[in-house]
Amino acid sequence: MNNQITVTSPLLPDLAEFTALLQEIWNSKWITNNGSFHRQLEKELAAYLKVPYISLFTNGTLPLITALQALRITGEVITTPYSFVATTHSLWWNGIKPVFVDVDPSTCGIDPTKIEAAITPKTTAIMPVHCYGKPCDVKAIQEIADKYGLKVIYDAAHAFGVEVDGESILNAGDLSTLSFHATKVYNTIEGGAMVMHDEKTKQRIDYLKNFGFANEVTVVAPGINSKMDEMRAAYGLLNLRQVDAAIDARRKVASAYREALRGLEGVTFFDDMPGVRHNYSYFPVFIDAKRFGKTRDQLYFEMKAANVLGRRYFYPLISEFSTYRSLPSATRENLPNAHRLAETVLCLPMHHDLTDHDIARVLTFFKK
Ligand code: T4K
Repeated sequence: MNNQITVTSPLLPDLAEFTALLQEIWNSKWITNNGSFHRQLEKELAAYLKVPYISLFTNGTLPLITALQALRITGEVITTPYSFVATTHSLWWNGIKPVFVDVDPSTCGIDPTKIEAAITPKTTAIMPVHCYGKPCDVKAIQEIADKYGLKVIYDAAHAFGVEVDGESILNAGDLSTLSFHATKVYNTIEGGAMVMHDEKTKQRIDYLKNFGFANEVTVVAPGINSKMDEMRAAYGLLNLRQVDAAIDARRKVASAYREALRGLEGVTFFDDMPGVRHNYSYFPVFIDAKRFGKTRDQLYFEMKAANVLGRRYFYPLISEFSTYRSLPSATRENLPNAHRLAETVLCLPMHHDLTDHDIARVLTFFKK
């Protein structure tokens, strides 16, 4: 539909430039398995993201699953219910029991003050999420991990390019994973990556994403196939050149929303955090029905009827899905903040292509 405003829109490379790279791939006949575009994208992404090592994947779910395998995580893992289902599914696929801990409403990330109470002798790791690209309290989380000898794997699917005091948030913890899905700030259509601290781990991850092959005749582990192909790597190289401009355009949308919504009764939103380079991947607002005069769902459906498609990320909570709701940690009493956020959140349309007219259309639903 032409007049539809969607929650996001993919950053697309110039088609002629992409076609030229496709021609190169056609000429070379090397279309996957650590080809030259794959190697180049890893190099350029490591530099752009300010991380020492990165390994490309076919999506943002498989690096989560692989990270757990690589670190041999078992037993129980402490995680957040306020995320996309893939976070917890990655634990399930590894036969690990998720233990949900409530979130801090000021970041939507896991509340570090509630982690210790959830640790048992079976706990082996913490899997936090930099929700909406807002950095978790990585220092507090690391202190707990060090105290109890736990690994930390960050689901950084939303945190492309996010920095705190000039350092990439992706360097926190033992491993971090990214999603380059079409709906993300930076996309390779489908795609993802894992960030690690040292060359040995990078080597191991590269084996694991290629069935465990170390060479033609040696399989070092029961790996999986999650390699990014050459088409997507070439597409990713082109998108990397325009991602800063896209983030800048998003920043302007965020400013316009904030200016219009500030002081509006019953609507709260996040401001930039000091010292943080944000990527403006999402613009969540939280609706207090009594003060705003309508519920989040009334607003959501009203907008939808007018072709303005916000999304209720992340409602329902992961802990509410059938696979997880019988877990002892999945109760409402254990997760009051997460429930409140999930019931009041609406992510407004946020992408690089929104025009002033689009922004004004979104804001008509929030008249002061
Ligand atoms: N961890 C976290 C914290 C995540 O958020 C995600 C994924 C993952 C892990 C796993 O990463 P991946 O394995 O997916 O790489 C989307 C995405 O599919 C998913 O990647 C994302 N998180 C999640 C939060 O959102 P949907 O079901 O909301 O997408 P969909 O298809 O409804 O699209 C939303 C809007 O985007 C559409 O209304 C229009 C626009 N769009 C979408 C696509 C796919 C386009 O304009 N073009 C497109 O091609 O899940």
